[in-house]
Amino acid sequence: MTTPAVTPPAGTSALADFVVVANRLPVDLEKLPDGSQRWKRSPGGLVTALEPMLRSREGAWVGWPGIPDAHAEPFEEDGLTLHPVELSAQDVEDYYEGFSNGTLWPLYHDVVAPPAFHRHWWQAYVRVNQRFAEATAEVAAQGATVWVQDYQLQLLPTMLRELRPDLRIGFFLHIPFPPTELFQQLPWRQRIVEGLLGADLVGFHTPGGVRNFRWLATRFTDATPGARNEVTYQGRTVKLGAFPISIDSATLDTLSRSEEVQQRAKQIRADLGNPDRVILGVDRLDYTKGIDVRLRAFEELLAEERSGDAVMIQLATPSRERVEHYQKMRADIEQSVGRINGTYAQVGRPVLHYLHQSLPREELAAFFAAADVMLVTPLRDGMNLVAKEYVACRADLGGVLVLSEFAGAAIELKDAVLVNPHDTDGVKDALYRALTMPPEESRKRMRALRRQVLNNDVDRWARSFLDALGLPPS
Ligand code: GDG
Repeated sequence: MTTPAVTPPAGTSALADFVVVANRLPVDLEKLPDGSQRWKRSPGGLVTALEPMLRSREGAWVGWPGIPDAHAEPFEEDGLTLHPVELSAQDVEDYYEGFSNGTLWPLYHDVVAPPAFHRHWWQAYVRVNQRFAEATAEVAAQGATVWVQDYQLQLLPTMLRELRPDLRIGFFLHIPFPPTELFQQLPWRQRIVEGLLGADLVGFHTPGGVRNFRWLATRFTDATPGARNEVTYQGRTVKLGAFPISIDSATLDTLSRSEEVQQRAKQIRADLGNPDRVILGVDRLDYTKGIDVRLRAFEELLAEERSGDAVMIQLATPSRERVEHYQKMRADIEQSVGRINGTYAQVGRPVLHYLHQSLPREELAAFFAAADVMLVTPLRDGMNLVAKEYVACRADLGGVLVLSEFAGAAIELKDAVLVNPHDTDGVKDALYRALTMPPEESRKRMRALRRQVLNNDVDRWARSFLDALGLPPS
């Protein structure tokens, strides 16, 4: 096969040797009231992990700038080239809200909500993946390494390989890869598996994801099992691996120790009326996160008068507000919050504080530092970074983490109080145990958790994936 000659796209000076492709760019495009546009940074864990690597290699990032029907030219910023991919309002509805978040998201999270299968959503998914593949093929230098991120772009590895067989392609899935019986419901199951097999390395959070994918690859395509964690497909070796993602632990540890964050944590407790115990939940408002599970457990403890002098805060960051399941879930949760406070609060003293807001990072760190019990109870979660962030913010060895067995993080964070989120009595008992745990035990657990989280940060995650892909350090 010959490789087409590639030249740098307009607005950029060179092709990139290292390219990250994700649904979203690390910057958001904003439309101002006067009709003009400007870029705003949207910091996240992935950006923090990859940015230094991308800048030192003069890399590129291909992604959607976050608003429909907006045209933006590629631009360079401090050694990193950003390549916007345009999506129309219809693309957003069918590819993003539809197939990605209405089909794949619930299917991959153990069908905790029913996935919808619509052919026009699938067609949009194919069309948009092809557009991303073409954009990536235009910016990657000869023999470049391309790292594709997440469930929105599972067809991209094969589409890109067809356009550019010279590239080294890695793919990482940030959400769980489902049990084989559930995956088989997908009418386009074979196309998805073939899409992923275009990569040289396919990464998951957990060994379970690797096993499920390996089985499906040999069942639905011509792939044959190779050595452990490998399959052979169309004459190539495709490596599979588990790479549990993490956080920028050291930076968060330093931030949480700062005078400002510690003072703010004290202030939060004072604003709550200095209760004996503060319970915290922090999530994107998503039906996979089990917010209802923990509200039920807290409500029952209140009813049984076993909660002591405890106050709970649930921070739920707005998310996917146009998708139907999310609207329904938000209404249900807000009704529960009203019921719980209606029954158990006193004037000026709510038992449950609910914030449907996005808070600055420093404020979030202060909430973590203020909380005696952190409740992380997803019904299914690829990893769950919030659990790791809480641990990183507890240099004082205070606090107890209650963690769902169904979060990828439970494999590493064994010293948390692990719970089955489907078992209301179990969650309630775990919450009670956390509220009443002797300090010697909680400190011992937190010390072990911190060792795990501080030793295994997001840099290490990125490095181990890229080592397995064969990208030498810069
Ligand atoms: C997907 C997978 C996997 C939340 N509220 C605020 C805020 N956050 C930050 C948290 C955390 C992040 O958002 C959420 O990350 P999670 O890992 O908990 O969950 P998903 O968004 O579902 O992420 C997940 C992850 O990808 C990475 O692979 O772990 O399993 O589902 O960092 O702190 N940040 C700020 N204000 C908020 O109000 N600043």
